[in-house]
Amino acid sequence: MEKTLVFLTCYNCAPQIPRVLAQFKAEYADLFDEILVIDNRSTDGTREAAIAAAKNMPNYKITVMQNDDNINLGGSHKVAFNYAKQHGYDYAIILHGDDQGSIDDVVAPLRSGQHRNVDFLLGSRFLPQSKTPGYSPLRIFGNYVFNLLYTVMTGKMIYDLGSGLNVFKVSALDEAAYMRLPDRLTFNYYLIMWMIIARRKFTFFPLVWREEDQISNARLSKLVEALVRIAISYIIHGKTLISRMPVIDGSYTSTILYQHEAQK
Ligand SMILES: Nc1nc2c(ncn2[C@@H]2O[C@H](COP(=O)(O)OP(=O)(O)OP(=O)(O)O)[C@@H](O)[C@H]2O)c(=O)[nH]1
Ligand SMILES: [Mg+2]
Repeated sequence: MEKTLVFLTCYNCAPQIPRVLAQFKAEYADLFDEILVIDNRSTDGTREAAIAAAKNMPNYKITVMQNDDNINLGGSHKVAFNYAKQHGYDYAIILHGDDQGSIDDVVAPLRSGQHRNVDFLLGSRFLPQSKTPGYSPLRIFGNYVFNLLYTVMTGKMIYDLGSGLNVFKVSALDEAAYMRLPDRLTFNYYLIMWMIIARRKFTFFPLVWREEDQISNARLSKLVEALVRIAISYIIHGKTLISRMPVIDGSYTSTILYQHEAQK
């Protein structure tokens, strides 16, 4: 019996988090043993909105927690990975809490057992079957350029350097490695580089990824700068790219605000 955690990362997602939780239909309840909402100290009522929505989800075990400090998207991954290890989960699935993606997209790969054949099953916004309604053409073009650059550089096919829906096999996650990665949005870029260096097996599945009422915090220029910097660092340092980074001395503690068990 495999155990699967889904974690939703949120920062000022009050309008969207009830919609994300509503994606978890009763018929998916056998796939997900717990939904963990990780609020990163939102200032817009995200926690209250999440708790109110959670109360109407009897089919699922659901936990709403708040990070004790703002530790951004990467830090929220660290909290979730640690939680998954401590609670004996086999798989941890991230879905961004701002309703850009849908849990529906991972249901078919999970039902077919695709996740068991790899260490990481990564969502991609840029496969032929993917869709990106509302995404700017510049952002799409930039992503294709960097996917190609990183594919050539690493010799591994890369279809997305960091999407918001991914399945992680918990036993394949190395705490000594992920605790070195930055807390910023660039966490995902380093994570994929680590997967390649540590010879983890990964494959991609297509996503529908929309941009509607979300507030994007990802500044394109900053992300481009980071991708160039990581590429140069990889060319210089190769396989020691991650191991030479110091473990980040952050506080990755959280407080549980609400929890209920699934009514079976
Ligand atoms: N910016 C930001 N996002 C956070 C933080 N903590 C958690 N997140 C979550 O990180 C996810 C990604 O944020 P986005 O601003 O959408 O960035 P992105 O998905 O990388 O980029 P685009 O959607 O392509 O603009 C969302 O689920 C946020 O709610 C935080 O402190 N800052
Ligand atoms: Mg986003």
